[in-house]
Amino acid sequence: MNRLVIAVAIASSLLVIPGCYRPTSEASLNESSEVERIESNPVEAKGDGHNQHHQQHHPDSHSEHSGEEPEKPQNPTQAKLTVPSAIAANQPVALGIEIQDTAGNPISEFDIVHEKKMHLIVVSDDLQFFSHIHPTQNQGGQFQVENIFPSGGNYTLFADYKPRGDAQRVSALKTTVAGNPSPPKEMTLTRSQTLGNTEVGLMLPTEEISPGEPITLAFHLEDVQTQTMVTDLQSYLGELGHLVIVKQSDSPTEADYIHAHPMPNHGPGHLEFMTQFPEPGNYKMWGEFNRNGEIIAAEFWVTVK
Ligand SMILES: [Cu+2]
Repeated sequence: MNRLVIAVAIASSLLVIPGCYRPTSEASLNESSEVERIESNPVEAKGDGHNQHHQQHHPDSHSEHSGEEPEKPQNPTQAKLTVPSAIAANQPVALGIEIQDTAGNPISEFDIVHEKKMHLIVVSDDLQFFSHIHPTQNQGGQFQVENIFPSGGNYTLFADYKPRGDAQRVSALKTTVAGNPSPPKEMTLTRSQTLGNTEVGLMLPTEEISPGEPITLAFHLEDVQTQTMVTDLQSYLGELGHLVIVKQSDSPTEADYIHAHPMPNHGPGHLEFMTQFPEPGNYKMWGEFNRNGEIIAAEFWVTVK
């Protein structure tokens, strides 16, 4: 198959500690095809100087790490996305992602984080489409996965990974799907969504959210039939919930991506995530939960001024 390398990104910083979010750099990425481009994307020196300590003990269990700075990657990496030369909507597309050092040598050893060696969050750049998938490594160490893009347009892929013995990081990759994008949808600030037999409510301490301020986002899950709080939430990828947040922009970068996990000690159907929004803007969030084996993703918008 005719395959093209379409995007290369230098991994940016670790953005998974909600209480410790630091916008990093102007990570702009290659959107053109057929040309590899490598952009230097230095990470601010925010390491805590004892990275070894974190290896078994990932910092996104932030209850134990609240207030600590994210680990600083010791060795920068870049991610290279390989896709077919033409991508059509609504059919499986083989994605290849190779992680390399800055000299272009492949990296094949990774630590497992939340049960996987790589988490890949795919969003359309208008943030209507979201998918969370898990590429697996082939013999050569390249990550591979299939994805179905629902419509034409530009997409951003956030690859979240942790080279062995080094810090977790995120690389944003870009691809374009042939055809027309979905018609634009108006941003709604509704705070409740029904998914199958589950009603998910988002509770904010205030709708007046300020940038840079820690905020608790509470999710309340109720069974539609019984109108009572769900009691059958199960662990999904090592946590009772995952919250992915992407800031709206023409072309999101690593700095626009946040991944948070719930704080401990809450009731079965009530989960609280602590995070902060780095800048003013519109953010879309997807709260992912496992209800007795069924994964649901509830989506909400918030506006930060
Ligand atoms: Cu994942």
